[in-house]
Amino acid sequence: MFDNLSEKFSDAFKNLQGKGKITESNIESALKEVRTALLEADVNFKVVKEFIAGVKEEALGEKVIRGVNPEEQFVKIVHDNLAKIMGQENQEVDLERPGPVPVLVVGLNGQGKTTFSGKLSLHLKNKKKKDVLLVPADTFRPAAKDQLITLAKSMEMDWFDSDLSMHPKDIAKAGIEAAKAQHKDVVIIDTAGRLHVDDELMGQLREVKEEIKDKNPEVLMVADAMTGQEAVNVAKSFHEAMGLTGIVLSKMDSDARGGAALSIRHVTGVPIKYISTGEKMKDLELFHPDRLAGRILDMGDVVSLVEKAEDAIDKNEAENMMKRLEKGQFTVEDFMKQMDMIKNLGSMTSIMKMIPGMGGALREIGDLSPAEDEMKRMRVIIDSMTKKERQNYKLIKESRIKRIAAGSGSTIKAVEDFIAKFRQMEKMMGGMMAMMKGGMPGMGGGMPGMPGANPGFRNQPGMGKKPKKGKKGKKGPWGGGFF
Ligand SMILES: Nc1nc2c(ncn2[C@@H]2O[C@H](COP(=O)(O)OP(=O)(O)OP(=O)(O)O)[C@@H](O)[C@H]2O)c(=O)[nH]1
Ligand SMILES: [Mg+2]
Repeated sequence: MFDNLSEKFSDAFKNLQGKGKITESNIESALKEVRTALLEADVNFKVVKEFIAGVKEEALGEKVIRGVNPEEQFVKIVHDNLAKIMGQENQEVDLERPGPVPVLVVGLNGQGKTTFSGKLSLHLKNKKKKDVLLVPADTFRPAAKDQLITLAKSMEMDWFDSDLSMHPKDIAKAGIEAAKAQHKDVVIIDTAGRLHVDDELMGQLREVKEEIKDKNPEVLMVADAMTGQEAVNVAKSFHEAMGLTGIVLSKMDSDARGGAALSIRHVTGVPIKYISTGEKMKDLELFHPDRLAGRILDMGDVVSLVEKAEDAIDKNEAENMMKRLEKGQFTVEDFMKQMDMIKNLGSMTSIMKMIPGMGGALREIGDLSPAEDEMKRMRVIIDSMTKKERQNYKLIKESRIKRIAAGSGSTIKAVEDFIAKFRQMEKMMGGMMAMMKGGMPGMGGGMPGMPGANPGFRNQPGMGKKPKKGKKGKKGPWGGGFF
């Protein structure tokens, strides 16, 4: 997300390294670079102008804080101002009212409306414990109905069997009636898109909104973050034509430069409520301006990381795993489950970026895909093992190695390597457990944060990653054998 912008910002801040305090002259070049970076990211020029003026004023007015160097102070000011132009706090759809609350999803062709409709239903069901009805109301591209229903089925979500020969406004009305009869809390209506903002589409959507006006619908426009200022212009047109209550930025996982995220709120006055970060139904995040500002500035986003971990990691499973570890039991099955937990968190790159300071490190490392590929290769090997083998890898001798290699399409050497690595890992795990139980030498027994000192540690998702950290391996950017 916004890699280029992050890199340019990081270069700009270097101008302040080694400076005693912030002065007009020493922030001048930094500000110039920040300005260029924003314009290159396709941020609206008025937004850039205001942003730069705001940062400058604050930086020069800043009292010298002892112990904080000018670079850090400047980064903080840039962070706060970035968050400010994006809108400060997160606003979700308003569900604190009698249902069914209608949510109308609008936007141009292919921006991700149908995908988002599905994602939102899952989010509301899992996080807000809301009962949702999905209503396909795209009469322009009939296949869109099947698309939404397929998504609904995959999530066990209820859907409305719309009659596409009806006008979308009548579908919306009928959908809401059905939702009411089924005592639903929320009804999400997926509408049609067009290639460009055109009168026909706007007219139709206005009619839909008019029809359900008394239900005070949320009107969310989905905009592809890759399209930069174009997305801003489209949002402006939609807002003028029908009044939006929120914006969803989609495809934030792709190569978006940042222009849309940084300009849209400021230009239209409509808050960004969600960001869509992938093609899977779980790839939806609430939009938090301050957290995004943090990610852009390589300050990480630990809060989101922890939230993700809470979702992705089964606490009971983690607890059981920890108990087995304490008894010195670590199986390929455990390892596989840990890998799956990590995978649920997202791509390695996306996880790393949420850790403060790792954004810069990532740029130096470059591509993390070899490490991810290695994980995939291991996963295929594990998939070809029997349950018994996963629980006791020592069973895996020659003929089994051959079978696993054939089954996973790997070489015999690859399977042998995996077993060797696993053996090494098991050994290390044993050593670590002994150390935890006995306390670190010279530390007076038990380290802060270790299970002995803090039982809560057991629930921590990072456990699965621990053993890999200290490993000395040849491959992978981590210097660890596995990653
Ligand atoms: N990478 C990525 N792809 C996405 C995201 N959201 C949607 N897509 C993909 O974008 C394409 C279009 O998504 P749809 O949800 O069908 O878009 P739409 O706005 O409903 O399109 P129309 O109904 O044709 O107007 C699909 O291939 C989606 O899988 C996202 O956040 N990230
Ligand atoms: Mg659609």
